[in-house]
Amino acid sequence: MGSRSDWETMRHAVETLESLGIAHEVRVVSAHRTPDLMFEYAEAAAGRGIRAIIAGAGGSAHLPGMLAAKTLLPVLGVPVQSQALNGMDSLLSIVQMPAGIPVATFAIGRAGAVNAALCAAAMLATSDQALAGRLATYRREQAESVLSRPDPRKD
Ligand code: RP5
Repeated sequence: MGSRSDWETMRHAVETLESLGIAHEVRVVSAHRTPDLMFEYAEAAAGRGIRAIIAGAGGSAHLPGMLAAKTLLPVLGVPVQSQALNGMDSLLSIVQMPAGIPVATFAIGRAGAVNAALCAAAMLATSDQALAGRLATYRREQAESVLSRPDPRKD
């Protein structure tokens, strides 16, 4: 994530990865404040065994795109909800990549963080049957939690 202030959003990605038993690391790497670290991180990631990068940033959110420019790993971008523009700035900064350097872009805020983790899980699950099973269980439990409580007045 681009800042410690992004943690309240990005912790939802981490919680989702944890719930699926996916090994991960958490780092603050700022495209603007620590650009050299960002380049080092992106260049070293694949060699360290990382399979995907979930990058959350807000405002003028260059982190996902610049990471994607420096690695062949899939980069999943999470627009963090900014105060000034409610995250529209983050979303447009991340989603409008020029052809040739892709960033998979998710919803603003918590939904995006959760879904970036689930999408990373789905990618990894194509070559990991045990993870595919855990992902199927996640979906089944989610459906059951909706089906078992159809009337919000009875919660
Ligand atoms: C971005 O600037 C970060 O991703 C964060 O969302 C935003 C504001 O950062 P702080 O000023 O709160 O550190 O680079």
